[in-house]
Amino acid sequence: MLSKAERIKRSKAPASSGEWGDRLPPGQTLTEKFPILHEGDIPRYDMDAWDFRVFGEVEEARTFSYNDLLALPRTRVETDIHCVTRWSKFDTVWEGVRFTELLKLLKVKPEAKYVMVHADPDYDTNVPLEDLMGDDVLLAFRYNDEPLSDKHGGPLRLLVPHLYFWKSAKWIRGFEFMKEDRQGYWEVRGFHSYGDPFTEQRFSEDDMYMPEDEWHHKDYD
Ligand SMILES: Nc1nc2c(c(=O)[nH]1)N[C@H]1C(S)=C(S)[C@@H](COP(=O)(O)O)O[C@H]1N2
Ligand SMILES: [Mo]
Repeated sequence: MLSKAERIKRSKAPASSGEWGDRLPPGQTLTEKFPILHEGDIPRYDMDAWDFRVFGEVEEARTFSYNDLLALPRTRVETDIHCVTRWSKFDTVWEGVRFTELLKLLKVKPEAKYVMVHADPDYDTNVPLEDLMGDDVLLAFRYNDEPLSDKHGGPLRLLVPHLYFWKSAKWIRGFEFMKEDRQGYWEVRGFHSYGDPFTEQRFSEDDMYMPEDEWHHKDYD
């Protein structure tokens, strides 16, 4: 069986639609639906036992309860999202706590340059610390003015809208601050370490393609 990266590398890219100007990244198709993509089963939680861990290059490792996070100042973000399987969705609305808001409670060591985002079930993804500093990077718990559904990552997911959506991990459980970059779940499986949709950083090797219909057979709502 071909890996996901190998399978999509072997197919052709769709003709790029210019009608959205610079807003739709190259090789993406717009969808009104909200596809549901993940590996493994949707986790079930006892929220009293749920925790969020911060560790690695910090002066002091910390554990937060869900209520600790809910008590932080909240932000609403309206943004476009772009999945490496070629769908983009415009004007999605999220509510949550900015990464920078959580950062105020932490003493991150100056050597920390990358973050490994740890998520259930056995998912992780690497993001440069710098890329988490934007005003639109959230630990999100609401989507379109409702509690974030479990299939889309509730009770808590990361939102990093300027990178391909696999970086926006669902069911997040912790941040590990790191000196050096390290690859996460999809990154070790052939996907790009950084993942900029506008320069099509889909794979770790350049000259590969992603079919336009990779996501059509998936679930969505
Ligand atoms: N925990 C976890 N988060 C994940 C994934 C996953 O498999 N597990 N898949 C990623 C991928 S590839 C995408 S495209 C988005 C999909 O989010 P959605 O199902 O809300 O559209 O979740 C990302 N976050
Ligand atoms: Mo994805």
